[in-house]
Amino acid sequence: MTNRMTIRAGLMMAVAIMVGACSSGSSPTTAPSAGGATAAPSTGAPSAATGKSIKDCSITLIPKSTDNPYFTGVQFGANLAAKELGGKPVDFVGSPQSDVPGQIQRVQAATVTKACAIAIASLDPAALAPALKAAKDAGTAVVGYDADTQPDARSVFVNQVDFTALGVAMAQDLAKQMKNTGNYAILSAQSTAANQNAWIAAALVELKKPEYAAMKLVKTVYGNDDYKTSYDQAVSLMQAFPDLGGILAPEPAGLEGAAKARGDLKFNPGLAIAGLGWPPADGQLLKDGKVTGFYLWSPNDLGYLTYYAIAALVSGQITGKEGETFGAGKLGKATIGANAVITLGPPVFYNKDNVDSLLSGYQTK
Ligand code: RAM
Repeated sequence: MTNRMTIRAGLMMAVAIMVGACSSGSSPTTAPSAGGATAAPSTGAPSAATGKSIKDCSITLIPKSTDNPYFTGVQFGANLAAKELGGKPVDFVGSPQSDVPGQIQRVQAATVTKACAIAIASLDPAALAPALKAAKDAGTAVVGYDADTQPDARSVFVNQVDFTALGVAMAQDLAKQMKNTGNYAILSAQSTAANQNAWIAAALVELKKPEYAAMKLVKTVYGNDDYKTSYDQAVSLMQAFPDLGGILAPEPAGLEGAAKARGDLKFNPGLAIAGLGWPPADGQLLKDGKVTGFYLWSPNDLGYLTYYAIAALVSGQITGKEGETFGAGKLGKATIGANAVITLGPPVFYNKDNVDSLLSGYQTK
C-alpha cells in the first residue's frame, strides 16, 4: 500500500465522517487513481517554456527548522521523488531552530548560486517575501510548502491539508473532549506561521457556533516548534489558569509539552489536549491514555508532491494557473486550485488503536 493509500485508508477508518462533514472546502486537489498511480509524469524532459529539466536542477529545500523530524520527513519524500524522476537529491538547508534571518540568508544564497528552485516552509511570510521575490526575478522557481509565504512571492504553494477541514476537525475534537464547556488555551508554533494561523482561524470560526457558547478561549501562546519552549508555555498556562479545561496544540511539540506539563504539575488529569502529534513518537501518548487522539498527514508525501510540483514548474508544464494539472507519481494527478494552491489531502486521525498500523509515511532516513 502506498503512503497515499495509507492516508486514505486511515482516514476512512478513523475520521471519514468527521472531516468529510466538517468543511465544504475539504476536497483534495490531488486525486490518486484507484491503483495509486497515473500515467508517467512528463516532467523530466526539457520544455520549450523554460528549457529546464529536473535532471539538471539544483533544488534548495528550506524547512522551518532542521531539528524537526517533520521536515526531515519532507526531505525524505522529496528525495524519493528525485530518484523517480532522475533528479539530484535536494539541498536541505536551514537552522536547527526557527530562525527567520537564517531563512532569508538561505534564500539569498540559493539565488546567488542560481539554484533552479527554492522550496520553502516560511516562518514569516512578510519577512521572507522580498528575498523570495528577488529569487523569482533572478530566474529561480519558488515553491511554498507546509507554511505559505505571500502568494506574490511564490509560484505555487503545496498545502498538506485543507486549512478549514483541519481547523474544524481539531476544534471539534477539543470540544468533544471538553463536553463543549470550559476555558481553553491555544499553544501554537510560530506567531507568524501561516499554516498554524490559518488552522487556528478556522478552529475559532467553528468554536463560535452556538453549541460551543460555554467554551472560552483564555490565551494563545507560542512554542516555536521547540519542545522545551512549548513545555514552559504549557506550565505557564496551567499556573495562570488553574481552571483550564483544554489545550489546543496545532503542532506536535505543543501537544507533547502540554501532556508532559499536565503530568509534572499534577494538573487536572481531565485537561483535554487536542491538535497535531508526531505519530512515531507521540503514539506512546495515545497508548498510555495521556492523549485520546491527534491529527497529522504524511510528511513524506508532502515532500514527494512538492518535488513533483517543482519538476512540473521548471519544465514549464505548469505555471500556477488554477485548473492546471500534473502527474505526481504514486499520488496520481494533482490539480492546481485557487490561489495557486495544490493540496495533498485530508489529515489522518490517530488513536491508540490505529497508530501502530499507520506509520509508513513518516520515514526520516
Ligand atoms: C510542525 C511545524 C509544521 C507543521 C507541523 C504539523 O512540525 O510547525 O509547519 O506543519 O508541525
